[in-house]
Amino acid sequence: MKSIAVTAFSALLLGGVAAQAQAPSWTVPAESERCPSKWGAGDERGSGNHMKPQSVLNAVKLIKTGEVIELAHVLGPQMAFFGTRRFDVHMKRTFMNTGSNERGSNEEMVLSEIGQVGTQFDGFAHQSHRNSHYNCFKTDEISSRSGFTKLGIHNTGSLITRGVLIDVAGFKGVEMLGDNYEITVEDIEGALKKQELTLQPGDAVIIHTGWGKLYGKDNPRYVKSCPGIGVKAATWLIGKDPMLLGSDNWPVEVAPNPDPQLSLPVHQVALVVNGVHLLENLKLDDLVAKRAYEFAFIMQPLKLQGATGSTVSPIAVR
Ligand code: UVW
Repeated sequence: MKSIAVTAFSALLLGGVAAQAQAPSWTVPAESERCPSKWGAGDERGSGNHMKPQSVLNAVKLIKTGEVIELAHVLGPQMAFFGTRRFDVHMKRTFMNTGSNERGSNEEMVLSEIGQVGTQFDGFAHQSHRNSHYNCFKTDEISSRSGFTKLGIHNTGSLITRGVLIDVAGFKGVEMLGDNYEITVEDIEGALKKQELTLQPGDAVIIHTGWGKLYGKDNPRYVKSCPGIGVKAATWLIGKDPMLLGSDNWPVEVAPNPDPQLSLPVHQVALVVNGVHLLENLKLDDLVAKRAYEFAFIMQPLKLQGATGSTVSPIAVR
């Protein structure tokens, strides 16, 4: 009898331990905890609200030589794609217009997703928790066949602000972080300390992992996994109130997440819970080589009505 009771008790105990071990390391906060957003009920701009005349003036102060450093990969056959995304260009070669001046015309047909390919900027329609987006807009209330009626990327407008490069790979003394290395808060603090910089509200925060070296060179490995920030570092960075978080990898965050129960949780931490934009697949080699840690960041997403994001060509000017 005693041994049956002991066995039952042990089973209960083990069950409890197993349940505990299975608890996910992060859960999406309830709507009552995250809505309305700090930018107000009905707000669609989230961290884009930082874009004000003052952020432009702060950025302009950082321009000393007029040097422009491009941060985008070229849209072309070498691109790395996540999932079934595509970008196909079909050139419509020369036809001669009528007229004695024999004016030749060329153009192209591009068959592609245009919101979520190449160097790309994520808007708040891109991700949800179940049916609920940033500021608790509901997917089934704001989606239509011609685009999202709320949270569309066309509302973002120009983003001009102070850009800060956090060279985590450099801080760790490597060219490229490991295949699924999760960047820690200590890494970010250490890199910022080494660079003698602190973050300010409204910054475009750009994280260098080195993973971008694989872009266009080993695309299967590039999209299979990547080093990046996890929930802790993302939460820390978002606490600094940035305009956006960007990186030289495909999702900004570490992938797959070290917690196998979570699918790209930083996408939800940033886009859904806090309304902070993400900027993916950045080309950071020039910026890093020049040690350009602080600069004017300038970017204009496409005016794609109701889109979830935009392929972009941001620049750093200093
Ligand atoms: C996903 O939707 C997973 O992708 P992206 O990293 O392009 O935002």
